[in-house]
Amino acid sequence: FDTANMSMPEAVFSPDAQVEYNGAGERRKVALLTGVTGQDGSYLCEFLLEKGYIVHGIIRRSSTFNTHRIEHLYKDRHAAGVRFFLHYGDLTDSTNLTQLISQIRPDEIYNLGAMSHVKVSFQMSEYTADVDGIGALRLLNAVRACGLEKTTRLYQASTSELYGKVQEVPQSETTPFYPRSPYGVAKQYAYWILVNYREAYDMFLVNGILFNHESPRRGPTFVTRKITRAVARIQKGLQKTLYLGNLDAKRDWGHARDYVRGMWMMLQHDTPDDFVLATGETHPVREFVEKAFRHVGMEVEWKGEKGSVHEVGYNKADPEHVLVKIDPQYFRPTEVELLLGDPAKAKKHIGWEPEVSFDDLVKEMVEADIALVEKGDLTS
Ligand code: NDP
Ligand code: GDR
Repeated sequence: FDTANMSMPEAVFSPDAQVEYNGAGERRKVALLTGVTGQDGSYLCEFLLEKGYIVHGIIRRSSTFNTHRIEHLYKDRHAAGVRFFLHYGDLTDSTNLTQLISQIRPDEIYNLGAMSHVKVSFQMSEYTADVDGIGALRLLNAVRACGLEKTTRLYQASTSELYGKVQEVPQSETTPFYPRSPYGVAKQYAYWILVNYREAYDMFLVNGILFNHESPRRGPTFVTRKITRAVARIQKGLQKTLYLGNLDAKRDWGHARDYVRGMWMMLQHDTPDDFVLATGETHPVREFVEKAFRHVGMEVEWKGEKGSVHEVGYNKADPEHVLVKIDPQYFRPTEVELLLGDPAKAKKHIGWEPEVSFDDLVKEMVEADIALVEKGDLTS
């Protein structure tokens, strides 16, 4: 995997006819993804390549490889028939974004790039505002500067974090926003600037208000993956205890593969609109913990005052073994207690429905992490 070959080769921008047209002689659509190295970026990339798209992804320069989620998709750019291209860039760099868009002239842009960790956004509030809020504005201005506002469609990764403090349950496209973190507030700016540009300049811009979605590719510091990694490691004796924060927050958790399909469906709709994607079920973090341990034959028994820092989760078969402890460092200054989405509008207008159940999601993630442990990939 040769990242030295990724820096904007001219050939990338004028793919040969063999690539530009499919076997039936039709021009392939061209997509540009920010956040291509993330969980959603990797699934969306797979999905679009399967649909026959030419896909361009923006990656950040890093001192170590940050492309492990898309390695299986990336062939050497010199090979014939390549339809996936990577470019260095960043949502904080307007010149870079404008250059890339003017050269690639994408039919569709998916803005998935973000500082996406809610807790970290309290520590990096200004950077989060810059990337997650102003980053979306930079992309929109770049599309306009390139004269593509009537042809390029753009998807914005909006979030259920916009709902924040509970105003209404379940939450839908008409529920008022009340974000509870610098991340949520930055994403609210992005949401509204998209709506404003859609109305002001008649652009095809879509906000997907996505509830939590997970997968074996989820970043290891988000709660679901943190749990499934720990379960796999504890089962193999590589770790003793899992430290968590708020066990009673409730989330509407789906599978990322279902949600990237929904992103694409929104951009194929006749008119630009905003849609909630959710499962319509909510579960507390505690239930995710119990299900994940049960999957490897361990029953968690809770002791101590529920919801306090003194609560612990024991292994029922071995009460000496504390499986879960609370570490207050994982609490947030302001928490989002309950998310439960109503995906009725997406079902009605774009025909989207989630396919993976909560139980299957937990099972797939635990099994994937056990497989990694067995390969020796989760040993530290
Ligand atoms: P990840 O954290 O897995 O991926 C984030 C991506 O953004 C990575 O590719 C990262 O690059 C990139 N990125 C970070 N900072 C910048 C920057 N300054 N410029 C360009 N790219 C940057 O997130 P997910 O895949 O889970 O989420 C995708 C999007 O959807 C995000 O915008 C997130 O906020 C939003 N979202 C996610 C939900 C979820 O449940 N997963 C729900 C609702 C919304 P690198 O790999 O180099 O760090
Ligand atoms: P969230 O996801 O904040 O909903 O944002 P996360 O998995 O980080 O937290 C979910 C809930 O679990 C509680 N929690 C912990 N969280 C983490 N990360 N680590 C812990 O140890 C822990 N213990 C308990 C949290 O307090 C929270 O209530 C995700 C991100 O993908 C966002 O980018 C996206 O917009 C939203 O989902 C929808």
